[in-house]
This record gives sequence, C-alpha cells and structure tokens, in this order.
Amino acid sequence: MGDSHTTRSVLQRCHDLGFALAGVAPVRATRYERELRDWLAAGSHGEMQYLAEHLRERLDPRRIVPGARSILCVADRYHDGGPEPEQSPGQRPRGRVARYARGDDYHQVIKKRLHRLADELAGEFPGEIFRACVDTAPVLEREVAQRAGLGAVGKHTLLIEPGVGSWLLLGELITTLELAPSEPSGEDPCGSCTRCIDACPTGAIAPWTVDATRCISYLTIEHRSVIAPDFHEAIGDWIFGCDVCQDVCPHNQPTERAAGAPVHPAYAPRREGFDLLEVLGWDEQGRRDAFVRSAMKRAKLAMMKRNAIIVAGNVLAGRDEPALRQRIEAIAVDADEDELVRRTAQSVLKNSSGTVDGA
Ligand code: B12
Ligand code: SF4
Ligand code: SF4
Repeated sequence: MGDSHTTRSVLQRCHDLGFALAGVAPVRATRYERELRDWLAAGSHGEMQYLAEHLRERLDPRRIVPGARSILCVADRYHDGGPEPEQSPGQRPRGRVARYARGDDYHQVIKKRLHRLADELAGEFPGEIFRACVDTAPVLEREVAQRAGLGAVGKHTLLIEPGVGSWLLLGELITTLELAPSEPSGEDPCGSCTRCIDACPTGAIAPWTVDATRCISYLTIEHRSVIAPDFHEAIGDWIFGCDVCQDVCPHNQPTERAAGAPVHPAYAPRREGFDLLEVLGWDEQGRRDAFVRSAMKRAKLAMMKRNAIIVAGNVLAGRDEPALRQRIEAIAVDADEDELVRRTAQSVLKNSSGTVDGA
C-alpha cells in the first residue's frame, strides 16, 4: 500500500496546478477486454486504425510502463455548463465547434503541467518512472479515471463527475511509484435515463458504447474521406465535433457544486464557430493561422472545407444564401479543388436540387 502522506501531497500538487479533479488508480488490466475486442471486430473504430494497434498496451498499462504500480489521473474542466452565446441577427452562416476545441489545445495544456509534476517527482523519487499520457497513448482513460474516483462512465461512454458534469478532459501519469489508491467512483450515473441515446442525431449511442462510424465527432474530425450523404442532414451546424450527448445530460445542467470545480482559464473560448465562407476561402496558411494553439489542427484543410460544405448545405435547405450557394457551385466544378471537397460540393448541391455541370 502506498504512502498516504506522499499521495496526499501529490494530489494537492495536482490541485495547485489547476486540475479540477485528481485521484490514484491501482494498475491493473481492463475489465472490458471482451467489449473492446468486440467493438474493434465490429469495425466501430472506422478509420482510427491506431485503436486496433497497441491493443496489448491498451488492455494493460503495465505493458506501457513495465513495473507500473499506480496511475495518477487528472481532469481539467473546460466548460461551466453555461448557454451558447446568441447568434446576432444578420450574421453570416457559421459552423459550430465542439466546446473542448474552442480554447487552447488540451493535449498541450494538460501535458505541460503533467511533465512539470513528473520532473519534480522524478527528482524526489530517483529510479522511479513517470510517464505522462493525454488522449493519444494507448490507455482506456475513462475506465482508469473511474477507478481513481474521478467520476462514473455514462451511457454515452463519457466520464461524469456527479455535481460537476462531463465537460472534462483527462490525463494520467503512469508510474512505478506506489501511491495509495483513491476510493473508486460509482459505476452507473444514469439509472433509467436515456436522454443522450434519444438525442444523438445519428443514433450512434447504445448503452455504454458508441459506434464511432456514426458519431459526428468522428465524421468531422477523424474521418478523412467522403461523408456519406445519409449523415449530412444530421450533422446540422457542427463543423468540428459535436456536444449534443453532453448538452442533454442531466448531470450537465447547472448545479450547486458546479462553481466549486474550476474551469481552467486556458480553455476560455476564442471562437464558438467559423464563418462558412471564410473556411471555404482558406488556403493552407489560412487554416494554420486559424488553428494556432488549437486542438483543431487534427483536421486537414480538405476535411474542414468538406465539413463547411455539409453545414452550408443544411443552411441552404432552410433559407436562401446566394453568396454561399454560388461559392459551392464554383467549388463543384473547380478542377483545381481537392477531390474530397469537390465531390462533397457536388453531392450537397444534388441533394438541395441545384444543378451542377459535370456532377
Ligand atoms: C477514440 C476516441 C473517440 C472516438 C470514439 C469515442 C468512444 N466513445 O470511444 C470519437 C472520435 C467518436 C470520439 C468522440 C468524442 N470524444 Co473522444 N476519445 C477517444 C479516445 C482517444 C479513445 C477512446 C477509446 O479507447 N475508445 C474505444 C472504446 C471501445 O472504448 P470505450 O467506449 O471506453 O469502451 C469501453 C466501454 O464500452 C467499456 N464498457 C463496456 N460495457 C460497459 C459498462 C459499464 C457500466 C462501463 C462503465 C463500461 C463499459 O468497455 C470498453 C473497454 O474499456 C479517448 C482518449 C483515451 N485514450 O481514452 C478520447 C476521449 C474519450 N474523448 C473525449 C472527448 C471529449 C470526446 C468528445 C466529447 C469530443 C467532441 N465534443 O466532439 C466526443 C464524444 C463522443 C462520445 N459520446 O463518445 C474525452 C472524454 C472525456 C470524458 N469526460 O470522458 C477523452 C477521454 C479524451 C481526453 N483525454 O479527455 N472520441
Ligand atoms: S458526439 Fe454527437 S454524434 Fe457523437 S455520440 Fe454524442 S450526440 Fe451522438
Ligand atoms: S444523458 Fe442520461 S443516460 Fe446519457 S449519460 Fe447522461 S445521465 Fe446517462
């Protein structure tokens, strides 16, 4: 059993570093090997091949850090549950960005502080290993965070801390140092609720599993090729990511404790969305300038234009926006345009009964 004085001091340092939640999980293999293997076998990961790679490590963190004994789990809160800002009347059509990507890139924001902590601890405990992970390492982050007492996993598969909500981003230090484990969180924060399942625009959620190939977050951020026209309408105004399953969750409605868990200032939104015509006018440099310090860097230029055209198609289905229609018509016949972008423009115009030469 780890030294509880050391553990208390490490957890206090996490809070001093601005993490909203922190706890310790003992290292062990996943309880959900069968579910993970079935999910991959069903192809629910789509083009995210990296999820099938390093499966052995994902199933057991001791294969990431040999001799690991503890996982220090941290969470940043990135949004306080307040309402979306009003769109001003007459504003040009915009595509909406998921809240986690509106401020600084969480990978950098969390990793920077975890590295600082790891360096301090390595100085205090020579010979022990500390490996910082945020998102991209082969770790089942939500399952580990649940065991570290940071919250329970909801039917939409995201971690919810009752009283705080699910607007959380996770990181870990996997270490050979033995720390005292925290009390694990409960298993089911949902009871009979099915709001996220009912509200998901593409029907991607079944209890405790998400078919990524149907999820708007996957389609707009990870999927690099054409998005099937069947999904276009459901994508609505989401140009990058989707927050619907978290917006409807009762745990994310204003609560008394919400004020107690700080939102880290690095996530203060710089943008709620993008002007669609602006995105359709970007070149590589334009995209780079717009994505400075942003987690949105993941989406390539052609993917962003593809997403913007799909959102534009949904706008045009409801009202006339001549400049937007003309721009999409021009893209649809522009031989210099990326094929993904051109084909999406043709498909959107076909669905909104426009006529396209060469479509
Ligand atoms: C791949 C990935 C995605 C994919 C797949 C999503 C998914 N649900 O797996 C896509 C691109 C769709 C995606 C979307 C989003 N993501 Co994402 N994503 C990841 C990533 C990199 C890996 C997740 C993974 O391993 N999936 C594989 C599946 C099989 O894992 P799983 O669903 O956990 O499967 C387990 C459960 O099914 C469990 N199980 C089975 N039965 C039962 C029953 C019970 C009761 C329980 C508890 C568990 C359980 O067994 C499986 C194995 O453990 C993680 C980071 C990480 N390293 O963990 C971030 C991560 C999950 N994403 C995150 C975020 C913020 C999002 C979005 C909200 C972003 C957005 N706004 O657009 C959306 C939310 C969509 C959703 N409802 O999941 C955060 C979530 C934070 C939180 N509060 O939980 C993470 C943890 C990143 C981070 N470091 O903070 N994401
Ligand atoms: S992020 Fe959107 S599309 Fe994906 S599961 Fe949640 S509600 Fe469905
Ligand atoms: S919306 Fe309801 S079912 Fe979905 S995660 Fe929240 S509490 Fe659970």
